[in-house]
Amino acid sequence: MADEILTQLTNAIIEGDPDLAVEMTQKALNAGLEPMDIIQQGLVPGMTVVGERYESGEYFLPNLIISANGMQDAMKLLEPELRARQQAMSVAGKVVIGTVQGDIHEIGKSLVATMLSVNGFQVFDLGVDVPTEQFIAKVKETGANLLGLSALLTTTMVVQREVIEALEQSGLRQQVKIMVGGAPVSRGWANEIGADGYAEDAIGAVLLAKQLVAG
Ligand code: B1M
Repeated sequence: MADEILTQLTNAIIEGDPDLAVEMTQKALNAGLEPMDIIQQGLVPGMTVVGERYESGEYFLPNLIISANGMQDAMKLLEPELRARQQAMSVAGKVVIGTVQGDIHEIGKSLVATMLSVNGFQVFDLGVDVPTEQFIAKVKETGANLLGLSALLTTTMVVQREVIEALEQSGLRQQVKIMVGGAPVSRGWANEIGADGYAEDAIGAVLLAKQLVAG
């Protein structure tokens, strides 16, 4: 039963049917599935197939957009559920997060931001296509001890390096630990650009953030 709902949800994302994606997400919640399982086993596999079909030329940009809309609509149902499961806890740290300039991919960054938030971090989400200066200004303004930089394009991952260099120049580098992520990003890249850590997914990002804050 649960597997069937998740399969239908995955297919709704692949076929670009946002209404069905929302319906199946609600059905999965009603069936007692955990929100994170719905994301990891229903929505993300769908987006992965959409990306593969785009890459192979079977899908075009409108397919990406409509599938992404389906995932975002479904996330609107899941985010309050994730929050509802949050244990009362003290603030684990202050995080400024965003997708770097030139890059408008939002879904993964928002998922990481939500998971950090429900795990006790105070999150300042700057959104997408964030100018480097805005990251620096927000770190300064909030006194954040963590900075999260998301990049989904090979052409924008280089901007992560620029933000780190700008932090160094502004004298704020010692104040924040920097974590990077996004599909083209790797641990090797994180080391190369002088980030403090890399996480492959949202759960990994929470574990990494906790480690970085703990020193
Ligand atoms: Co675009 N896109 N896209 N796209 N898109 C990719 C990334 C691509 C891999 C597709 C492909 O070719 N297979 C490809 C990049 C190729 C490359 O550079 N190597 C690509 C391209 C080429 C483009 C355009 C250039 C297309 C065009 O215009 N011709 C264009 C660029 C626009 C721009 O940014 N300037 C573009 C546009 C778009 C849409 C707007 C249509 C849409 C985004 C809508 C939105 O976000 N509101 C879109 C989508 C949906 C995708 C794919 C299909 C799915 C991305 C996604 O949301 N995944 C994607 C293919 C793919 O990744 N399989 C693709 C689901 C999400 C949960 O996963 O984002 O990976 P993800 O996030 C994960 C991890 O990466 C990690 O945790 C998240 C949660 O598990 N993570 C972090 C992410 N950030 C992190 C930060 C951290 C830690 C972990 O710490 C701070």
